[in-house]
Amino acid sequence: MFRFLTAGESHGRGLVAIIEGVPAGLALDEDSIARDLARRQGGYGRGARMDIEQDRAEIISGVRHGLTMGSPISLLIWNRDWENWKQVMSISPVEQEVEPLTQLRPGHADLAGAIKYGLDDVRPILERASARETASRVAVGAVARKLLAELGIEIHSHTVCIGGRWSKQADSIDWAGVEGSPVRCADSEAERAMLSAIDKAREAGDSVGGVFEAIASGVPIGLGSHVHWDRKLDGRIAQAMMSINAVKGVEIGAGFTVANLPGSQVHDRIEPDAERLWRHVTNRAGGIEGGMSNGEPIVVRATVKPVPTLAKPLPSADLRTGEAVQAHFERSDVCVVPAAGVIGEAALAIVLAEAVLEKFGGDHIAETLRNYRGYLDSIGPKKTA
Ligand code: EPS
Repeated sequence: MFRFLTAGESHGRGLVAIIEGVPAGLALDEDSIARDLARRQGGYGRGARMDIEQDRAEIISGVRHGLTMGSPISLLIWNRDWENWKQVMSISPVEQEVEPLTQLRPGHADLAGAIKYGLDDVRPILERASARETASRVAVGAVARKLLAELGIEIHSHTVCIGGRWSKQADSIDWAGVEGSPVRCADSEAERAMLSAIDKAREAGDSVGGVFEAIASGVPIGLGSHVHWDRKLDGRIAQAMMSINAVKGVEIGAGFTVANLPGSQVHDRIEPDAERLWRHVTNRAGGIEGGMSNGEPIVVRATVKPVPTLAKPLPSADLRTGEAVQAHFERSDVCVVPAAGVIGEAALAIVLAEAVLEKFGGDHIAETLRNYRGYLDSIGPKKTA
């Protein structure tokens, strides 16, 4: 079973992840994890924190001579910014009192977190609620992606909307172009509009959200299950996506647009296929039917709300006194949609890695692949002649 935990505060010493269940014999190195961490840090509209950090996960355990050992893999990402927060985030008590943070930010975890945990300072809440945590999830996702690559599963993402500027729907996406785009958008005209939406928001002291799309190709038929609500692959993907900071909506395939169409225009015709055994003529289901992968690419979209920490703060209230105040602002990102796409890839990779190991098992990657190939050999249409 592939499972993981993360720990760490945004301005604490660093971020930690422990992953269990990765089979032995998988090639893993820090550089391949660093690539995804760098992609997460990028994107037009990111804030000044990204100039300080240069995220790199150190592999602390679970790997020997470049190969996983089947034991827990632990990863450690140091926060460079810690140097500037040693007093505020000191592990041991400090002599000089640190000013409490009490000006609540609408849209953030501040109020609910402080009330729930019985605190009169929102600092301990915002430190863990910050999207900084997603650096650890992206590192875990990079490990999951390595496992999936062994089965020929690839995951990409692109930005489809920022601040109400949508990219054109395309039949195929130039992934190298997406990686070269400052907003990770495949449509250059939409990219220009997105860049100017971010500039306008920055000038106004505001922020903008949008939508990213993550796509997994090469997924075999039969991951997940129809038998229980918590084994359904689409449900698990939606949960993983929704758990990404700022995500407010998730759709799979045609998603919300199916509300406009009759069944005859929604469901995907099935045909046997010489090479892939089975295929669907269209993919409005987004690669999942009945809670199971159906062999088509898995296509997930998620809506990201505008970052709630605003340079021109909203009117708010003070946690201790209830008095009207301006929400807290130190620094923030104007737009995190391009980064959210990279995090969405990690979320999808993690769920698919879990589902792959459930279906094919294996304590060594060779065993996983043997089981996988044996399954593929058995699933073509049965000839009756
Ligand atoms: C983030 C680090 C944070 C923010 C951002 C995500 O850095 P800092 O708070 O030091 O500026 O840039 O956090 C948020 C968007 C948020 O709402 O908390 C990161 O590493 O992604």
